[in-house]
Amino acid sequence: MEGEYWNAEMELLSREEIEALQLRRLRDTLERCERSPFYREWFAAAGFDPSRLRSMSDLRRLPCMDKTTLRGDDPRRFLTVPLDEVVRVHSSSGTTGQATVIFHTAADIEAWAQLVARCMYMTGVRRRDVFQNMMGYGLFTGGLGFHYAAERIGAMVIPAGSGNSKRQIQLMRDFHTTVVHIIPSYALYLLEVFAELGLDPRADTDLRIAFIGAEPHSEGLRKRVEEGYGVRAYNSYGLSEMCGPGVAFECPAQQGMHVWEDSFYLEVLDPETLEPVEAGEEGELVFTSLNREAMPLLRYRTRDLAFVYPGECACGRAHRRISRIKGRSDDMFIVKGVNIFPMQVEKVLLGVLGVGSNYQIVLDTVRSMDEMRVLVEVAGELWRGEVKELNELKRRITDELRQEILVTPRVELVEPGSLPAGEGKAVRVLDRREHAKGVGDG
Ligand code: DLL
Repeated sequence: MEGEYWNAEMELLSREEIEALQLRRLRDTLERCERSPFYREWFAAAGFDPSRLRSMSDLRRLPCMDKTTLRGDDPRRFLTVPLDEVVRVHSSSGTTGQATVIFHTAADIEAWAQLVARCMYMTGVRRRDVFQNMMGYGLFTGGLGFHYAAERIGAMVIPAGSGNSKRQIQLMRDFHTTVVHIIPSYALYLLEVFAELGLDPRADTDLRIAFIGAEPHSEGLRKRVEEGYGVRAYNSYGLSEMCGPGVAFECPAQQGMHVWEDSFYLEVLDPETLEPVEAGEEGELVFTSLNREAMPLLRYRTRDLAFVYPGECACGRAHRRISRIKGRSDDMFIVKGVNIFPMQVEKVLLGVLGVGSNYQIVLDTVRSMDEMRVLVEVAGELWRGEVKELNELKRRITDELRQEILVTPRVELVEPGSLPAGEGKAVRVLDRREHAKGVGDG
């Protein structure tokens, strides 16, 4: 018989039980870390004695790690098992610089599959479902992470991979796909392809659930996906360094993403002072893995900014919930002295009727000054309509952006489908200024 929970034992732990389990698992993890040359040195340099750990907060005596810590050493030196126990390697989707390498044992892979299965099951995926996985298969964790989980549930998996939009639609129709896993920006783009083919996903497919994640996106984008496809769309968060997807996931209440605290210890820290912030206050997510074998990571700084929802979730699970990710601290850009996150721009754009499915922010230096342009694709009907209406749309977007970001960007309306739409994570900001930093490597 099908139950309501994939793993009731873990999903229904009380706060006290979660905290007791975390302490036990942290002790085991630290013990395991002492087998790794990297951690032995890391502990010695910090004067940290794992055997003296009394509470989770004692972990704060260790410094945080980040991508540079991983890049600064041979990845094999992090291993707590002999290399021949490693069965898989994944890496982060760095767009610049060196990718970070993450090793997994067979038990790591199984634990990960179980975690993602828990997420999918929680939102209602069952054996009878047909699951089309439209994420890249390979070193990126989005593809394989969901693939094995859906198989554990017993759903039928279509390992479609990313891209090839017309074929994706064909597969959905041929196999009566009910559940998709898709990059959010690509989900919007694909709606246009449906329209070009004269198809309406609500009427012409059997879709009922979409998992969207791997990149920041706004509530407005979720609504468009839900309305456009006629599905419930669930936000899914994760990072290769912790396993991949499956770190935090929305339940049917859709009020924040539950962090699976039996597997990850979450700290939310002020990114400047590295002091913990209160629930409800925004900070940087810092994770410690609690049951990873090959390559545990301690106090890993994600650069992702979010807050923890105070209070309990309607679903009854006590695992804390994080908000939608506002962005990465290294995604923020500064124009004329004002700090701006791409997500603020998206929030405005997707709330305006007549805005199409893609946008891009372009930053230039013009006569030694910052210039911010926002290129916005217009919805098809409007693009073919009257100039007066287009001017009105442009004025509205400019006004609303000015209120949100406090600078006035130059808004340029462009033809639907004219901005680059990749298959992978969207590149929202093109910073061509003279002193531009490189593209963030999420
Ligand atoms: O993107 C893992 C993943 C795959 C998550 C599929 C969800 C679905 P990385 O390539 O290592 O791993 O990138 C991790 O992507 O630190 C965030 O900056 C961003 N990110 C991931 N999920 C979300 C989300 C995968 N739901 C980095 N909202 C993270 C916002 C997200 N940003």
